[in-house]
Amino acid sequence: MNAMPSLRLISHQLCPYVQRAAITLAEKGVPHDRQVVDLSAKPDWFKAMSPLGKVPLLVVDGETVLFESAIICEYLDETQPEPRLHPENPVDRARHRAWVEFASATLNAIAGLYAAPDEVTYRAKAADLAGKMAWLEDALGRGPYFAGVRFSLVDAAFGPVFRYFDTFEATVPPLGVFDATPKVRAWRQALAARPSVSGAVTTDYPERLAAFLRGRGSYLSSLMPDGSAAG
Ligand SMILES: N[C@@H](CCC(=O)N[C@@H](CS)C(=O)NCC(=O)O)C(=O)O
Repeated sequence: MNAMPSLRLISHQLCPYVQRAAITLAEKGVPHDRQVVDLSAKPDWFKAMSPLGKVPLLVVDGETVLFESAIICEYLDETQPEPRLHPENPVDRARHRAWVEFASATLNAIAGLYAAPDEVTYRAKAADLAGKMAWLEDALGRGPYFAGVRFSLVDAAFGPVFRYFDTFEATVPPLGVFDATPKVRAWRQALAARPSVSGAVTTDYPERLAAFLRGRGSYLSSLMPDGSAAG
């Protein structure tokens, strides 16, 4: 029997892509170390290790560095014990990979929203996000998770997406992103209640995210209590 590899997750407190890996590790119950990197002042050891200068990285047995969250999650799914988080059937698995990619596109739209310099751009990004939720509404089944009762890597990718909206809803006027998508709303709730998802960030995450958003100097920042004016 092969010994279990030692695993070190190089991370950042706010990164939604790191959270995917943390959720996958938690679902599998895999022991690992975490090391946080200051992305605003990347240490040399990190720059020398990360081909794209990004987190997450997964260091396997102290020597092999894996990068890109989707690849890290798939590696963990293939090498770590049950439950399998990707479907066995190739067409289902391909479809799940595509929706994980869609989660990344949704994260890019969220970044566009919180970086928007003016109201017009901000509203356009909110509309883009509502459109993405409509696609998800069509893709969802009976729930509670993306593919039914079994939690999957698509769920691991969307837990961190929905987490942003907890802070948005607490700090800025309603965006209406989920108004027309009841199945997505129920899915969001199921993910928030999942211990692997809630435990993927530290308890100070909401304050950290709010401070990050306030510091953007964007239109959204100007809507936040104590926010600086946009522009
Ligand atoms: N496609 C990458 C995206 C990872 C990513 O964007 N990480 C951000 C933090 S959330 C990062 O490390 N940014 C640092 C930088 O770009 O300088 C993945 O899925 O792992």
